[in-house]
Amino acid sequence: MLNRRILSAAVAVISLAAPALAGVNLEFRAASQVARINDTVSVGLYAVYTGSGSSNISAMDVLLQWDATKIQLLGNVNNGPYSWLQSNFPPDSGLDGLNNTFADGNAKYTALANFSATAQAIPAGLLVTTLQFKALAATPGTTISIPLTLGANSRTAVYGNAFPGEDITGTRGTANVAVCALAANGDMNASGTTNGDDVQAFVAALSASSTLAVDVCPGDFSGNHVIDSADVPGMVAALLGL
Ligand SMILES: [Ca+2]
Ligand SMILES: [Ca+2]
Repeated sequence: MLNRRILSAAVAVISLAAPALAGVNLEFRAASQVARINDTVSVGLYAVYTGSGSSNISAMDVLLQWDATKIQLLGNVNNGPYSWLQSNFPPDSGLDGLNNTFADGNAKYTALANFSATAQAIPAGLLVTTLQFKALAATPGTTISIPLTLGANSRTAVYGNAFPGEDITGTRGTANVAVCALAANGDMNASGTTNGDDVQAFVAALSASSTLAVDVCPGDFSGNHVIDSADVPGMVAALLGL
């Protein structure tokens, strides 16, 4: 206990001496996405070091919150460069029960580093894991957030390894997912019909490689979430009423 007090005092002194300590931000990429109902939406969770060089990560708990009427968490895919000892949604029924079901719009993700080689957050961002959601209902945009706390026991935290419980949590990002109401129909100007008036907006979206929902929803015939040349045949067919 005494040791903990000394440690706390030391940490307090260090904090006073260096108020702008670098930390590890949690970011979602892509931060803005467009999907159609029943699509799987992949959202990368990144650990971004705000200092120079890298920062050791021994573990992290990341709380997630979303609108369960619009999207549904399916789980995570571990496709990052670091091989975690654990990277999943462990049962927490004895605590706040956030992982009892994903249908209520919250969950707690946990990663534990290997003891032999800790994970390294870098300024460019370490892909921690990829979260997968299913698009359920049309919306111009719904937010996935990382609350600091949920329930009585659950807290978002990134831990270093300088000493047990070293908290290096920085900022917590958000992601926005738009879910299209309709299949692509070429009605770029939302007039209710597809005709010559939609050509100009389509060409503008094409040359901008638009990923905006207002363009992708009516104009992404190829289904890759961007207006590109692969959408031209679909647009032409829609204009011809085929
Ligand atoms: Ca139109
Ligand atoms: Ca496309």
